[in-house]
Amino acid sequence: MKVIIAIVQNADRNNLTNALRQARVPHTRLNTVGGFLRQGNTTFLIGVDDHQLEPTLQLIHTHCHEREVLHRPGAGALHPDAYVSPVHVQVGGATIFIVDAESYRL
Ligand code: 2BA
Repeated sequence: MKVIIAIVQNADRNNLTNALRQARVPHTRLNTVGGFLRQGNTTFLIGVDDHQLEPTLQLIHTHCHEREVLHRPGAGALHPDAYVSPVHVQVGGATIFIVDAESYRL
């Protein structure tokens, strides 16, 4: 059994949830924050049997899209020197880690 840890943009989370539900893939959704942009994103924990791994990864790829966001480094900082020009940053589709599950108990 594998655990897929998928960090996705909030804009994609409902579509991915619907697709996983439709495919009857059990999952847990966590509200998380990216360390670089410090914006909210969503982390899915998805436990799957080995044969479900590739179809589940395919669902993630289908429903999680690449986007460009404007990042304002230093926004919210107290010192004016901390402000630098905004930069465009590519985010997504999804950041995926796949780990072996040693055991699974309910
Ligand atoms: P953030 O950390 O907010 O990063 C958002 C996007 O900013 C990243 O998109 C990447 O394009 C860019 N970025 C991140 N660190 C950067 C840096 N030091 N310099 C320049 N650009 C940088 P993604 O790669 O698609 O990552 C989306 C989110 O996935 C990340 O949000 C973070 O929450 C998570 N993530 C990515 N790599 C990770 C890792 N190795 N470990 C844990 N979480 C990770």
